This record gives sequence, C-alpha cells and structure tokens, in this order.
Amino acid sequence: IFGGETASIADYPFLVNIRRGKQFRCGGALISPRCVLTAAHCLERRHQQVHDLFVHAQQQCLDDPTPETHLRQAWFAWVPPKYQPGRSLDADLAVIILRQPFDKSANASTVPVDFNDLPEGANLTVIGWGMTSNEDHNWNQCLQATNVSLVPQCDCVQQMGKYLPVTNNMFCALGANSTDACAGDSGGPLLHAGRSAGIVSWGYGCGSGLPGVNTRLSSSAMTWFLKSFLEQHC
Ligand code: 4AZ
Repeated sequence: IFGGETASIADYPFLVNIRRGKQFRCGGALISPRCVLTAAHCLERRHQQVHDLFVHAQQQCLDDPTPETHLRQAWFAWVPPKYQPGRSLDADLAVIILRQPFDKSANASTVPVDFNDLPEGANLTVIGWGMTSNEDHNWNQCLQATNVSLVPQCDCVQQMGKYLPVTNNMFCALGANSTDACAGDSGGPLLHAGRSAGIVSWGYGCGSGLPGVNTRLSSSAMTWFLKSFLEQHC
C-alpha cells in the first residue's frame, strides 16, 4: 500500500495471504470458510495446478509464524473463462477452494461480496502486505490500509487504457495524496461498507498519481459466475 497506515489484522479477520510454497504472492479474502476470493493473475498457471498454493490467515506481518490452525492448502481454483492472460487482465478473478475449510480455532471470518454497483465517488478501503513504494528496499511486510475513492470510468479508461485495455469488469480507485495499492497488494479486497466490492488487479506502479485498477465484482459477467460458483462449491 502506497501512502497508507498500519492496519491491524484483527480489524480484517477475513483477510488472508496467498503463497506459492513459502513465498508470498498475493492477498485474498475468505468469502466462506473454504473459499478465498483473489485475482486470477495471482495463480499464474491456470486452474488445476494449485497444490503448492497455501493460504495464511491471521497474519499481521509476513514473517510472523503461522500455526497450523491458520494455514490451509489450496485444492482447486476457479477462474472465469473470460480471463485470457496476455491480451488483457479482463475478468481478473479467482476463487480458491481449500482442501479443508478453516474452523473456529482459526478465528478467521468471512466477508460478504457486494454485488451492487458502487455509487459515484464511493469511498473504499484497500488493505494488504504489498510494498509502500515502487522501489521498496525497506518493505516492512506488515499490514497496511488506505482509503481510496472510485474514479469515474471515463477517466479510468483515459488514464489507464494506454497501458492495458480497461473493460467494464474493472474500476479505478485512487486516494487523496495518491494513496493506492502497490505491488504485492494484488488479489486483496477493496471494501465498501463492510463488503468486498473489488479485487486489486493492476496499475502503472504506485504513487505516480495514476489510479489503481481493480476487478469490479458488480459487473454482470463477474456476478453471474461468482454467484453460481459460490452456491455450488463454497
Ligand atoms: C501489482 O504489481 C500492482 N497501483 C497492483 C496494484 C497497483 C500497481 C501494481 C495499483 O501487483
């Protein structure tokens, strides 16, 4: 997170970090005890090959030890067919199903998904363990948060469309003083009134004044797939 503040994992008990082996990759959010919502690009390889992905709950800093109750192995991951890495980051969403759900001893919770359109200028909170600048030699690897606002879609297309296509399955957000998500925050949630309205997806670095681009969970394509998947598997 660029320009944010220290946050307490106790305030975001649904927030998890996703690792390949032991290596930190991305944020994510528990939307049920056995399902994690994250970005598709966090998985790299598509669909099946997720057995070396691990989900850590209740971590304040990335080098804190994770007791077994807070650790789960991925079992399967679902990515919308629209996600075609390479050409664009459209539909950058994945649901990871855990081999075993978290139980009460994890003290984890779940966050509901906001399937409604965000109001103009909506205030959102973005959280993660990502870097605090583009060249973060002193990356503290502890949880940070910042408030950001929804950017009008025409401005989003105009400012970010020259880097990668901006689709209706995306929205831009930026905070006062250019606070924003940064490398490593990908996959984490954008919270709106206690719900997850988006997933950190991409940007042109951070702190440049350009908005961050996020997966829009209220877009009909995302909502339809996510709802039917959740009902059947989570
Ligand atoms: C990244 O590399 C990344 N400023 C994520 C979000 C943003 C930039 C980079 C948005 O994961």
